[in-house]
Amino acid sequence: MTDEEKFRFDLTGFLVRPAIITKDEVAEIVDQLDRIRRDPESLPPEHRAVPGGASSLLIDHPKVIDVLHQIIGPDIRMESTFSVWRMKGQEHGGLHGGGPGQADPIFGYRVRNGRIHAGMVRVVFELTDVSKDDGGTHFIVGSHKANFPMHPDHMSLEDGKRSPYLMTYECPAGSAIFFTENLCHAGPVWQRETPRIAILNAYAHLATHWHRLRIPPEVLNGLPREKQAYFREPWIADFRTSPATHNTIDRFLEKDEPPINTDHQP
Ligand SMILES: O=C(O)CCC(=O)C(=O)O
Ligand SMILES: [Fe+2]
Repeated sequence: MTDEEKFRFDLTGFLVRPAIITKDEVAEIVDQLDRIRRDPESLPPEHRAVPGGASSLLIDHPKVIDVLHQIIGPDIRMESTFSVWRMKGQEHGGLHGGGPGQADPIFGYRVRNGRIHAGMVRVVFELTDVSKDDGGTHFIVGSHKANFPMHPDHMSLEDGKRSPYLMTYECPAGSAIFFTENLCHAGPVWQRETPRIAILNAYAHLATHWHRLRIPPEVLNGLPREKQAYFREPWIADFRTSPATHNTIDRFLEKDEPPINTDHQP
């Protein structure tokens, strides 16, 4: 992460890394998402949901992990993922989040001694080109550090009523957009004839866990071990051993234990 990226992420609460995924990789992931929608049987069971199959590339992409280590910390987990195939007229929803949550261990955004300690961070992978007016994710910049609750005058997505601090991005397919969940954001109505195809992953500090995992067990178990490591159990130190054992990726790779249990009914 460059100093300029760090400055921009801290100032606004979001950061775009353009085209970090190659065109071929994008095409493979889009093909997987298309099959999941229209013909899941054409995929092996362990590829029938994200983050399995082609989309598993995104779990530990070096240009993503690099940023996450600098804005969350050295020990991170991936704790949620979903994909969108958003048609014209569809939306995720209006502005939400933001305001004074800095002390919250799950969502809070803090900077101390030159280091960023963000709570949960969302990474949006845009798998098509996105232009400014298409309706990519929108942000009220700076709201991750706001000291007062979000003011209603800044919460509209309607033309003419938008906050001057409402910002979005344009980017080529294969870009990653990082934002702290403490930032007020929206997934507005998609305006383009062709769909918005995107994968949205969430990462957090190794010791926190907001989303109960709902990745199908066969998908999680089908991942290579080094990618399963991002779904290891959320704890730091095991004092049953002396010295305490730390829940590092290396330890997970040496052991035979499964990633976090997904064997539950929804
Ligand atoms: O659909 C979007 O652009 C935003 C989704 C969202 O609100 C989130 O990932 O937290
Ligand atoms: Fe959201």
